[in-house]
Amino acid sequence: AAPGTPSAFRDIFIGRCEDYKLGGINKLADLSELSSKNCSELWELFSVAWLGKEPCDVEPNDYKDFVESASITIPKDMSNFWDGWDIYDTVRSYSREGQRTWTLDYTLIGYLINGFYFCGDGKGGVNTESCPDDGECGFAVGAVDAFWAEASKHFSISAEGLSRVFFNSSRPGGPFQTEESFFSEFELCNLTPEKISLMDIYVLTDVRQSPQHDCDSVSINNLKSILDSKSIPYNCWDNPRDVFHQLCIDYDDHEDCTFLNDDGAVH
Ligand code: CV1
Repeated sequence: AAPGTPSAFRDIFIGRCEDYKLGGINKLADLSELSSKNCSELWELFSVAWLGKEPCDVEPNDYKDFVESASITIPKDMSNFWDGWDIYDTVRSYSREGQRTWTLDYTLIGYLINGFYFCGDGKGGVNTESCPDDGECGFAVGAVDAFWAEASKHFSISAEGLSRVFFNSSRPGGPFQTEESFFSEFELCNLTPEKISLMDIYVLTDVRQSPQHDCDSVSINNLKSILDSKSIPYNCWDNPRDVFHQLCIDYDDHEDCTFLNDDGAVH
């Protein structure tokens, strides 16, 4: 089991929402579009999907109205997908809080809910004691997972132009996985070929690790063939410089990361 619903969830949600509307959270969000969002109305639409119900008695479709109402325009070329928790920190840093790319968590929909477990008590109220953990109700079922499923689907439908997807090259079982994967089941299959000009696939290996898979591995080739079947063009990059340099910040002494000597000269 996972933690229960925060007792101040409504206050946090509305506080995050009002904060987001001011524009400081995601500096590229469209303020005039945000000004039409009513935060307490959004809470009603969100909470009606799960509050009071049995924790596992929630499906993605229950969040449809909330997701539609909280939807904001994602700038062209900014969508950033990822697959597997072990790459999540890297994507978050790369996105620079929405200034370089947008992950779902920097859209209004994701931002309001990110980081929380929540569920109903089956008796009209909220369970503050404990809620089902990831996957505990089955794939994409239950208050939390059903939310991310619907939100992921919407995020993908909204993507336009260049998109990126990040993988960890040493993820056990391969970087790209189709089984019970939110990326595969709700994002990849919902990309609109007419809107996506290019998918940049990033296969990332942390400094000091050796890559277990690369752009030519079976797992990534499987992703490529799915993109081919959707007629979405792609490039695949093994540890591209932009992300690798970011990873180097924590290993500045490592030989792979010494781009400059101490006197400032290029190495
Ligand atoms: N996404 Br807290 C999917 N699930 C999320 C997200 C999120 N942004 N945030 C959370 N979860 P896994 P994936 C929860 O590593 O690789 C979107 C879910 O409730 O398996 O399958 C992102 O846009 C679920 O229990 O994710 C990203 O592009 C678990 O974390 C993609 O889906 C899923 O973690 C990641 O899909």
